[in-house]
Amino acid sequence: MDIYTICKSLNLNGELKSYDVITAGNINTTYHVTTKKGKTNYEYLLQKINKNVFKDPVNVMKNIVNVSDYIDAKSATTDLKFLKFNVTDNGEPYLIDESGNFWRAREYLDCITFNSTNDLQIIEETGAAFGEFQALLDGFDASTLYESIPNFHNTKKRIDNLEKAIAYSISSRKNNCFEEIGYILANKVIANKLCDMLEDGELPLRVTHNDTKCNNVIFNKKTLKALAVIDLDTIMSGLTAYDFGDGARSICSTTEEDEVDLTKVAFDLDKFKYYTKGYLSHLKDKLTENEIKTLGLGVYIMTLELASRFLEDYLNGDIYFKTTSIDHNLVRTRCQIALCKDIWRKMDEINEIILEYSK
Ligand code: GN1
Ligand code: MG
Repeated sequence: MDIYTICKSLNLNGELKSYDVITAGNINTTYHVTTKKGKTNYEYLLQKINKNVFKDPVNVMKNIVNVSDYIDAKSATTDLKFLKFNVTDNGEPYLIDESGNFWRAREYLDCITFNSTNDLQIIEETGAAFGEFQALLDGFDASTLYESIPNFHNTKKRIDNLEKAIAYSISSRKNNCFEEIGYILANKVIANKLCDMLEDGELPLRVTHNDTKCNNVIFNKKTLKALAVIDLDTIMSGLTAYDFGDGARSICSTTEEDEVDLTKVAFDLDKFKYYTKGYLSHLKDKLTENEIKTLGLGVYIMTLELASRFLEDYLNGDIYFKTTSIDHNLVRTRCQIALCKDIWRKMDEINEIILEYSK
């Protein structure tokens, strides 16, 4: 099906005028679409869902609709917007084309996103947006959510998968990454800690976003205030430490995720202060003592988990993440490992900052 027909079927206003690919995002294929009706232009974000990653897009969309409806009822209490997807004539928030691809569209907001930033106010806003997002979902029954990617942040399973990739990979790529394999496997016991505590009933499951990378908060271009938390595909039950940790991993790094010069990669404690201040301003009264205690560990574990996922994908021949060069996943792995090492060195300061803002 061509983009013109897809836009029509998703009931976009008017006629398709132009579209461009948006390259941000490692999973789905995203377009910025402009349509025209009379003299007015309308802008949309059109996405093809990656079916290799999301095996059951119907249920992914059900999760998003249920969560958005829940938050909608609280819209008077928040400045964050929740963006609804267009519906087809059948009332569904997606279209399945003749090849079985899933498409969805929503209004495109004139906004700005950051893959990294040094602006401490933006960093605090990002933390606050993710914290508020979780706080708004307090009370939502996590068990009603479909598991859009099973074991998504089960770090134990993630590292098992890496070990399988190491064992079965026939690729010569293995020869390029002995050091990286060594680092990840040497830290397996720490990596398992959150899973162990969850299994032992020491941490509560909540509704979490699970992909709190900094460019999943969109900002008003003029006021630089957070407009919305986007990319709700992985909304599932999870641990607060996942969302807190993944957000810190991404926004408190001194570089983007694929920095080649590892001497530039560090975990910035000033950034972390602002991020933590924002995040905990919405959640400090809601979290248990164990949750607070494990937030710092979450930063390390989420970074190590992502290093492991990038390395597994490198060994498997780049079948999961979008890549732009032959060693992109290896570069990403090295960058996340460099970040892990710095996070570990700074763990005492990280925990002190968390303690300060949890009071
Ligand atoms: C993917 O789609 P995007 O870029 O927001 C991935 C995240 C990773 C991230 C790393 C469904 O997120 O888990 O942390 O790349 N999403 C999925 O850049 O696997
Ligand atoms: Mg995503």
